[in-house]
Amino acid sequence: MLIVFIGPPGSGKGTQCKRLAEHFQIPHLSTGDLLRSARQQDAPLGRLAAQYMDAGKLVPDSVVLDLVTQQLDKPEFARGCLFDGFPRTVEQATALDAALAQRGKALDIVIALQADEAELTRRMLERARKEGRPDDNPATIQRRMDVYRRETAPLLDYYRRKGLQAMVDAVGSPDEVSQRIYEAIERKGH
Ligand code: B4P
Repeated sequence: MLIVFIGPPGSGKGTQCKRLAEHFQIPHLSTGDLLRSARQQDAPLGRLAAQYMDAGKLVPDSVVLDLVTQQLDKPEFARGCLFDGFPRTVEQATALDAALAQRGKALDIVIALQADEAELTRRMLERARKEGRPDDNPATIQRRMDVYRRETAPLLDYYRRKGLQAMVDAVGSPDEVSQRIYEAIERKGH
């Protein structure tokens, strides 16, 4: 099963992918986590990524695509993958389609999480209080929302035209949202 999760910052992509990865026993590939781990290693790529992340901007496509394609040929990905926060631009989406096609695969469904901006901001400020993530501050949150609208939201149309998109209401308890996702996957016949 190959599933993409799209949603504005704070919509619960990471939260839901962790649950689904356990449920379906397939790997969870979060580009945010990969970039944060590159940053912790203090390698040149991590330092470059940190500049973009702390400013609330997208890390350049070439950097993200290198990180993802390195993962796709690992044996654990043979059973499927939950793509969390990737793709985030139309260029990343077309590159993912091509990389999967080269491997004789294609996406099964794209889950598009939906929530209003006030709720998203509340969640990220709460996370800032608990975890102190450097990009969870009011100015950067606003920038990330703008970047989502401008660069990532066009993907909704891209996947709708391919018949892959399932809109899911992301407001409610994490259990309620997971239930809606399972139902969307079932409706796609999986
Ligand atoms: P991400 O790590 O993907 O961060 P995010 O969009 O904020 O989502 P995240 O998964 O962390 O939050 P979630 O919604 O689960 O990206 C960070 C940065 O990395 C980007 O800004 C960008 O710079 C860079 N980046 C990543 N991928 C990239 C790509 N493909 N291309 C270029 N750049 C890229 O949860 C948020 C909070 O809400 C959590 O605290 C959670 O506990 C809470 N929450 C979740 N569900 C809830 C619910 N139902 N009710 C209440 N709270 C809930």
